[in-house]
Amino acid sequence: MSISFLHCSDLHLGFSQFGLEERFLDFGRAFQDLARVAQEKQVHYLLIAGDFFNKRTINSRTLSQAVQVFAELKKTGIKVIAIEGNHDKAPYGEGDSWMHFLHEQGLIYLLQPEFTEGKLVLNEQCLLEFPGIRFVGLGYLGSMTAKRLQELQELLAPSEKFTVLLLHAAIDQLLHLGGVEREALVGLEELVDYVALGHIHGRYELEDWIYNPGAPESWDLGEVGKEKGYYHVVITPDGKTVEHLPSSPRPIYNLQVDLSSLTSPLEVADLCLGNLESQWNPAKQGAMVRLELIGEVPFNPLSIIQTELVEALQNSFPLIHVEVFNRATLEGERVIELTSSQFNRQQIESVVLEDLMRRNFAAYDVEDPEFVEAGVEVAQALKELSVAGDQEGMLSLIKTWTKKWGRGEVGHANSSIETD
Ligand SMILES: [Mn+2]
Repeated sequence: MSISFLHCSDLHLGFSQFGLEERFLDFGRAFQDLARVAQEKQVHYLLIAGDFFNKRTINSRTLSQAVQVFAELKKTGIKVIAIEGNHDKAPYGEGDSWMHFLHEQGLIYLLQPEFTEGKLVLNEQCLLEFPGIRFVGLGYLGSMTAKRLQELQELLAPSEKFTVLLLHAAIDQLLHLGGVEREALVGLEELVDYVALGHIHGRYELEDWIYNPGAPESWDLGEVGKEKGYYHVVITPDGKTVEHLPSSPRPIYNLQVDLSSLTSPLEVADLCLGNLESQWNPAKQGAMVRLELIGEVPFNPLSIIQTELVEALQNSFPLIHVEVFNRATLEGERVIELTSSQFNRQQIESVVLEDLMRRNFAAYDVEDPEFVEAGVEVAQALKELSVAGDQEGMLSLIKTWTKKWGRGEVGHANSSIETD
């Protein structure tokens, strides 16, 4: 006898992306499509590894989409096993979410871990057993993921049954944004046969053991090119077979247009139109466009009027949405590049202030790193003092700074401070 399931995640049902009704319907259709595949393949279970809903508060139409499809799956005997993701998770301590409602209605099995004295408890809330198969659902655990996996390894008894772990987490991905190292799962290899992940919207797999199917629709146009779909898994006494079935998200054109050859912002639309024309595929009706403008131009890049650009593209092609990212720069302008280690507010501020100093204090010696550094420091200190309402401190700081670095017009400002 074989057991089979379909594993999906990140459906983001109810998402009216860009405020478009079409996109709301797209996310609903993606869910209907995969439910239809589950029925065609006659699977026993449908696994949803988190982010079924796009957000915790949903409207009635979204709930209707969910109830209708789940009721149909229930009629055909397909059991739905789900966990919550970061998008649809109930607030800590409240077992209350629309996912919970669907569970109460008997439409899905929602697995949610419980904690006593800060430790994971393996009870029927998160461990569900059926003949030949069992499901452990940990949901989204954020920064606690590694710790909880360690606890699970200590608590979970070995079993003859095929064991599936459902988890909403990035494994060995986005490590600087809360991803979890593969090492966090060490020890579970003996206890778990299939790790059903969600969270990352493109497909990836690790060691024929960890599977992430990819969101069926594109939650962000930047997901263009990522593999998306669901896994069809069949378990027999000889082992498991896993097949990735691609979903059909709405087509996206990803255009990167280099404006370097242009002399006027008025030429931008034509260049973009030509670029889209060259790769236009009439089969991709109602597509979306992600348009990135790059290159160095001899005019102010902000003089490119994005609404006009969007209009020009939508007038010439049947597109439902165009998203423009203007990353073109003025010739000779310094580009601020932030590395991931600079992603805290103070460091970003420093980089921006430093750039402003170099641009706007041209009359001063902006090549002197000491001058720039002192300027950044004083600007940041002034901000802190201003937030604290310390006027005295601000005045004395300005005096000290102008004494050391001030010249000409700054000296003038200084004298007005002293007379005020
Ligand atoms: Mn998601």
